[in-house]
Amino acid sequence: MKIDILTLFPEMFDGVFSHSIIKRAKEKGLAGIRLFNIRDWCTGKHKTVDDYAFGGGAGMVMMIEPISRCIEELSKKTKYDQVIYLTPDGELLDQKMANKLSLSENLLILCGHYKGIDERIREHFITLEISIGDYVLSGGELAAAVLTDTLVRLLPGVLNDETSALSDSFQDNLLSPPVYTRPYEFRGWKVPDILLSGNDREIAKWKHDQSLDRTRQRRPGLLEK
Ligand code: 6GU
Repeated sequence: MKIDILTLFPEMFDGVFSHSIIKRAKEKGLAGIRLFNIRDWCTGKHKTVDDYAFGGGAGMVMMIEPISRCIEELSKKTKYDQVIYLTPDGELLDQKMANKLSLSENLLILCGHYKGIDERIREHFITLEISIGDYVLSGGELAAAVLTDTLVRLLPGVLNDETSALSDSFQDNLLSPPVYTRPYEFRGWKVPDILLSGNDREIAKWKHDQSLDRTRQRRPGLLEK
């Protein structure tokens, strides 16, 4: 999968994409992530990216020209499955959407800033608008990092059997069961004995029951899905 990210702050992704799973996916050639600075498509001495909103109102709005030039130039070389805009008023990201999107060959992700982007960009260039939750971030970059991580870990070959995405919370609309490691006892707090019983069937049943209990208690809405 190739993911192209358009942003005014490419440096924000440096740390996130150079560690752990995303790093491994890039090294194995399973994911290709490219960052493009929208400012490189700006013209004029000041390389202006934003301007006052028509009709007034607080905050600057990202202008259509640099973004349209950038999207059109990249689209000539790459056929994107989706051109995604990250915005709090987009469709809520969940595991089901992530699973579907993870089948894409090429994605373009636009990160907006300030008070938003000129609506005509959304109307004419964007094919999918995504929010990562009901709260407001200062820009789309953190959301783009979240989306990228969620997608990359689903690509075949990125995770090994032990970390398999199939056992993630949400894959079956259930939260994951609790996990334990050594020591067996810490300050008198013991690991549930069933996990040391060696009885695989009983252990699997215990895990499933724990998942169900946890989901009922914490996220009952998931069970109705
Ligand atoms: Cl995608 N962007 C911003 N700026 N805030 C958000 C969001 C996205 N999703 C939730 N809050």
